[in-house]
Amino acid sequence: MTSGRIGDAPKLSLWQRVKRIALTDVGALVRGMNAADLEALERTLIEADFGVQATVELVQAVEDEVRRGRLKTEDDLKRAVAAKIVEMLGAAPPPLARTTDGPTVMVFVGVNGVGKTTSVAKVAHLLQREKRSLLLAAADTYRAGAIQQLQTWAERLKLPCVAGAPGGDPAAVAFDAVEAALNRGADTVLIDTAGRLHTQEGLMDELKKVVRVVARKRPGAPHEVLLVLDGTVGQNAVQQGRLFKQAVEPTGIIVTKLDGSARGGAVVALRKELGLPIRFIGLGEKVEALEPFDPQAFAERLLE
Ligand SMILES: Nc1nc2c(ncn2[C@@H]2O[C@H](COP(=O)(O)OP(=O)(O)O)[C@@H](O)[C@H]2O)c(=O)[nH]1
Ligand SMILES: [Mg+2]
Repeated sequence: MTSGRIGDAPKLSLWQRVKRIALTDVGALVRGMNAADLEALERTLIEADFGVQATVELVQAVEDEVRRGRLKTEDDLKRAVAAKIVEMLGAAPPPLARTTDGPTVMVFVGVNGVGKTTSVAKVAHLLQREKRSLLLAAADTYRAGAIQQLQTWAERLKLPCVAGAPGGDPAAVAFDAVEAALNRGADTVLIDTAGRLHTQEGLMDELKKVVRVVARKRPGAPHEVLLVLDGTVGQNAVQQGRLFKQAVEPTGIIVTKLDGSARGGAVVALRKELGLPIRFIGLGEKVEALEPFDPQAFAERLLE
């Protein structure tokens, strides 16, 4: 009972797949899962984007529970898997920074298409409900379309947006935005950035400069560097995360596109392999489709 079922696996939910391995026949759990079962579990988790580290830990945890005779029912198994996932996800993340001595500056980073600009709008929407006075900054100057996209969100949310000319210096836009926030008394600045990875150094140097220049204008800033990663691209997201981590010291992760058929295992892999708190998950294209990350609720949903 190993590889035969892998081909049709994606049509089933993660839990259906795990269950199928563990409960091939009545009482299988009582007798214990055999080596082939555990191997199949391992493969299922890898396919669901959990990554090697998290998969090995999860399988180990299930194996231990089986050996101790603690897994007697389907519910026992589900609870054990969920508990281990929650443990790996760590404590609920701290709330977003909020400074009292001047504007809080947050920079959004990530490669093209992951959902940065959308996430800026989503976080702005969320912070508006906390009655923060916000200012957006369109520091993705690479394409005119990118500036326009953020300006459109700003109009919809009725927020000011600082933008430079297409092709201009992103760091200059970020600097102007922080200055504008200081002048107007806006308490939070959300800075969108470019993500084209024409050369890694090019983008990373540009982002480092944004961070440096912001810190020059407002010592201590940026207070958040939110790394936006696409939850549907598995191990690629982990690799992207490593690159950004080397360059800009992210304070947290936003995992996007976890609506639809996305395989949420990537969230566990990202938490485990990048060691950064998951701050939010993106669950759609609408501005409301952002949830503060709750490890317990997430693990339960993952195993629905
Ligand atoms: N389904 C889904 N689509 C998203 C989500 N976040 C962003 N998108 C879409 O992904 C595409 C790229 O988003 P964008 O914000 O422009 O990415 P950027 O290049 O990183 O700024 C757009 O079509 C967004 O509507 C999400 O959480 N779920
Ligand atoms: Mg963008």
